[in-house]
Amino acid sequence: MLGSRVILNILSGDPTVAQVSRDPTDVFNDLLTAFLVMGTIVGVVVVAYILHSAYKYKIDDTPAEGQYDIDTSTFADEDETESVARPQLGEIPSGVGKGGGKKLFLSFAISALIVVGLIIFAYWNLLYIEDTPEDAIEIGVDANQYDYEYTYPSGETTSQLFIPADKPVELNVTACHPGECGTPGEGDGEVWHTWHSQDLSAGADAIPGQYTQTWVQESDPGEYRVQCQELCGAGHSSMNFDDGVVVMEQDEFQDWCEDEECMDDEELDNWLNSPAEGDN
Ligand SMILES: [Cu+2]
Repeated sequence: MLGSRVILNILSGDPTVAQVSRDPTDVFNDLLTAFLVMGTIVGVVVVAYILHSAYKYKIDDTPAEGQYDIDTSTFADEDETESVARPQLGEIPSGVGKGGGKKLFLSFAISALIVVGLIIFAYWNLLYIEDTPEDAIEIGVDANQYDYEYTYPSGETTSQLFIPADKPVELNVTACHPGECGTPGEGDGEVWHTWHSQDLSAGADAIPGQYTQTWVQESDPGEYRVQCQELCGAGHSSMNFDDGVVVMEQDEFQDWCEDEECMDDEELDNWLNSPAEGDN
């Protein structure tokens, strides 16, 4: 739930415990949970209050002729034969009479608090997503018709994205590098694609001649799906890879990267052993 790992990090205060920044999927799950919980509470309260009012103000015997006409200008609580102050048809809450409009004020105040609270919470989370963590390394993503090519810091390229668990990676996404774009429709035609992984809650447009950045981080090792979400040609539907991203345990990634020479050994060591952003 609410960034349990963040809370754990705060509580631990122990420098030997690995400090980890939040995965984007956790951030979006927290947002969804907050909106779902608040929406459910508001819905239940509103429906319960409607049912309560319908019961409380029900008419239980035949009204006298003209008793509930819209023209009735007096409040029902001034009518000594009635046991409750029943709202009249067409009556607008005035704040006059019983309660002095306290309920009206309360309902507006609580609604405003909930809405403003959700806006602040959503902004706080989305600002976190907007900023790539400082300890991320950059990997290039070239979207082609109809596959992806990943370029590691050493220049080594792969067709799947291999990353270590719990480490942020910035993706620098493009369809073709500036000055290298050909004519759309010819050969490996330079058209728009996207790099998108719903599993990792991340995605970016792949625009010919431009770079777009996003970042990924995932704590659970495994395979994650990558899809192109821009209709990019006849083979678009094949740009859909169940194992597009492979998240490995950090030591497993270290071995892989050393074998593939994906980046400088010292740089790799520093990266995997660096504390997460915001920690000392
Ligand atoms: Cu595509």
